[in-house]
Amino acid sequence: MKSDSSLPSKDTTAWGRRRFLNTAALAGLTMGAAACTEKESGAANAPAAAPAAAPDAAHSGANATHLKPGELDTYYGLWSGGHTGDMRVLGLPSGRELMRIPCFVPDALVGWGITNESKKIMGTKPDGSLRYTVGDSHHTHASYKDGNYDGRYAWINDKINARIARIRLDYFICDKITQLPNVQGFHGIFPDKADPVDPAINYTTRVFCGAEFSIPLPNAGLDDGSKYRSMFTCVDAESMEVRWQVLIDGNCDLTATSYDGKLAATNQYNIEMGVTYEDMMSSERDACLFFNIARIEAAVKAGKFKTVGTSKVPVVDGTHEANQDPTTALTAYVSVPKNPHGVNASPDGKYFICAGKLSPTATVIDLSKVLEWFDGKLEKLDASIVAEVEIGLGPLHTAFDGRGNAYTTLFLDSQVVKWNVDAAIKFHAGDKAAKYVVDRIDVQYQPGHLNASQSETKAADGKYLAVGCKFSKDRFLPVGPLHAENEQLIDISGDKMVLLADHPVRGEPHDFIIFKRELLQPKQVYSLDDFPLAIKDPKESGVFRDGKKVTVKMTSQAPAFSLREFKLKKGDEVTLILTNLDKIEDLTHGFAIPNYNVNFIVNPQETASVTFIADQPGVFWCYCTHFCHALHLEMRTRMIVEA
Ligand code: RUQ
Ligand code: CUA
Ligand code: CA
Repeated sequence: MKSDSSLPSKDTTAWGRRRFLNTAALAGLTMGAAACTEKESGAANAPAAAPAAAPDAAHSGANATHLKPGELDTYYGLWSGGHTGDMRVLGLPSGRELMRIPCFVPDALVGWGITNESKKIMGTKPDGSLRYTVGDSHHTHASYKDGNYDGRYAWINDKINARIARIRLDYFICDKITQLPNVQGFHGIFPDKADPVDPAINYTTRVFCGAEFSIPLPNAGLDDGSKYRSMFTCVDAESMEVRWQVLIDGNCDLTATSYDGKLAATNQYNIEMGVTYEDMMSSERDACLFFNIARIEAAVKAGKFKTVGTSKVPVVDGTHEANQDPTTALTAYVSVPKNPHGVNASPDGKYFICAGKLSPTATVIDLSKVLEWFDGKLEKLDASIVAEVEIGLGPLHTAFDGRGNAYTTLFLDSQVVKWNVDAAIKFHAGDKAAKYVVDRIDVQYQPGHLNASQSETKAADGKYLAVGCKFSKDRFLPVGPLHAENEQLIDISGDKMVLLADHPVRGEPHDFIIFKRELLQPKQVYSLDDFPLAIKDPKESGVFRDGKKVTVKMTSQAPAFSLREFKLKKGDEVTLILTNLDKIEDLTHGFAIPNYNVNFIVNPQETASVTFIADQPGVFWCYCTHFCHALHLEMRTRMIVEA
């Protein structure tokens, strides 16, 4: 790679480390990397940018991260929680973790997966136990209105079990989870930003989900590798029901949506649909696959669909073969270098940018030209590619500053490269003097996702850029073999990027969004009426028996529960309902039952319930597990189970 000439060369230790990492990382990608080198060696190289410099005097106006005690952050960050299957809420620029919202995996603080209410959202087996207790969340995005976040919802995916969770951004809770039918390896996720047909609907009503793994359809025990397929799924943003699916070629990686609501896309690897590693690498180029949303929905309405297996979801045919006529096509396969990664929509609404991953390039696709192709006015679909330029090794994801610049992570180079989209288009069109690479900065180490403040909205403000580095190596105190990941914050307000902070984070967050705090209006106390089981008056407390079924109703008001004791008989099926009648902000109580595997919290004016069999006789001190009052330790009640 000749574009390496633009890499900083002053620090030899940093170089040594890079070399080591690059070699190790490349070892796993030998075929692809070799192919890239061969293919690109004769190509024009990216103009060299000056080495990333340390912050200088000219940059004294850099965004700072330090907040004085009591000072509030100016941005929210919503972070995918990775294997803990939750969504993490950060304050930025400080990087302080403010909240973890459990979704896919049980959580012992709030009792997620313990209370009946949370189990219902998570999904249970016929015996009442949780269907799943593992998760792998990668991507998180929020609902839009007028091209900016509207503070209603965020969504997050679980790749392992093909689940999508919705977060209510008023209470910061997960309120619905849907498992997608007919797919495995659900990966990319993106809400639409407008309706493709009705201009009055200028907000999110759909969420698109790309599935990575191809599987037999229906996946019911027959294994014929030549028939594996993947699907692209549309989920209703309000009902969270699956609206429709599209049968496609290739494996979906990431998803993007246009600001006008007309197009969604996923970048596809393994377009040749190989089952083995070698087969997956065989074709020269893969695709950025576009979906014509209005046409797909018209086809569904006209009954032009099938269903698969036991699922009732309409499935339309979006395979390459069935969509050769542009004027009726539901999908369009724009070619991109093979095995691409992230696809991101520029904030001016004009372009989708696919990162090359195995190819050292970024591909810029002009959305207006894709629409022209669908109208039968563009002869060659690939004429929608307005730039394919070299930016560095291992490009993965792209963010924007709202000033025409794109920022792409380079996994193998351990860098973020800043490049100008218009200049790249000029360069691609033949103006070899156009310098599109503006700046590079080393990051520590091996970055995956990145995102800038407001990046994927029309209000991209170009202040902060966060980078999720997959390896932290020597950046933190050693804590044994498992290393934290390194989330780095970079100031992008000036010409040069300036590294501001390192933050260790538990694996593996993948994706995140950063937006202005004014866009959310969180509520800090629930309303009793939100909960059908609410016990509105402590006088309603008591033990209510119906044969072996027993309901225990209780309220909490610091520092006491409304029942000092409650009696059960061994073998009873008990449902305990607890309403927190405290109305004051920040007055949460907990409820734990020793030896019964029960612990959950009730926030102000919240009601939660648990159901269990009273199978162990004895006296059990149920106690408040959330510090609430000077007499918190005394806040207890006795559960007496008679033998
Ligand atoms: S992927 S490191 Cu799961 Cu978002 Cu690109
Ligand atoms: Cu109530 Cu502690
Ligand atoms: Ca790691």
